Amino acid sequence: KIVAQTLKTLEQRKQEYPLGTIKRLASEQTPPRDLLRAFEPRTQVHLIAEVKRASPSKGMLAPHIDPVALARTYEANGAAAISVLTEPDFFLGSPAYLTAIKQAVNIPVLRKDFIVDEYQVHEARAWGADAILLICAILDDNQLYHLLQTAHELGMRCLVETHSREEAQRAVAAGAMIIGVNSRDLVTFEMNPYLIRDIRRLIPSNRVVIAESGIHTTADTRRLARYDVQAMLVGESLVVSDDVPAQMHM
Ligand code: IGP
Repeated sequence: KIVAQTLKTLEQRKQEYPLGTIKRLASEQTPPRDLLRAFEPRTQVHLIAEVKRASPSKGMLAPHIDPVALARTYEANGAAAISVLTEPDFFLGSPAYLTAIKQAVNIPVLRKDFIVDEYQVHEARAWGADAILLICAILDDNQLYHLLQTAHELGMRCLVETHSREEAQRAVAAGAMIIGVNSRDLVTFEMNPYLIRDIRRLIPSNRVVIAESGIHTTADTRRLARYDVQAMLVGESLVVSDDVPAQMHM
């Protein structure tokens, strides 16, 4: 459903902005910041903080946030990178947030979206993204490989997201250096806190592993840290937090 909608809005953008135009804009960007280097030193567990106003599983989270102020707060408090939802219809994201946040912070910025087409990879770079999300569950091996190559040609890193052992094996085989383990099922939204335990040992130690979704408490982070993850990706619990002085109630 989200992918079908994504393909529809993608067609409209392709009409409006031909690939040539997007490629030219991408080539005019400053060189990408290296997401892989953001996870050094490897002995520490790093934070990817996500700017997400809403989600299909939780509905409205923080519809009135100021995305730039939020991202600045995350950076000031030690985030290693910022993930920005650009999907408009289900997550209330926007390319404009990504572009504005990229200019406001000095850490790598990741485009969080449902990327299935090379056009979207060029588009991400044109908007200023340093890295993109690739979701194994919506890509076949051939797509995954080619989208990774396209991103690498543009100097961007990829966070390759997995939800099962099979997907983790596919990510490793495709050469993914940054592998996400999303504990939330994409279809049922159910959480599986043991997924990371099952998947972790399938990923060679030369790759970086990111625990994603449903991380709320220090008990969660302590438990996950036992599985040798290099970073955690946190959205909801940060955007709804009272500690984050970036809520702009209008
Ligand atoms: C963040 P949470 O539970 O902290 O808000 O989760 C992130 O993992 C989640 O937003 C996410 C996501 C995605 C969103 C993971 N994979 C793919 C959109 C598309």
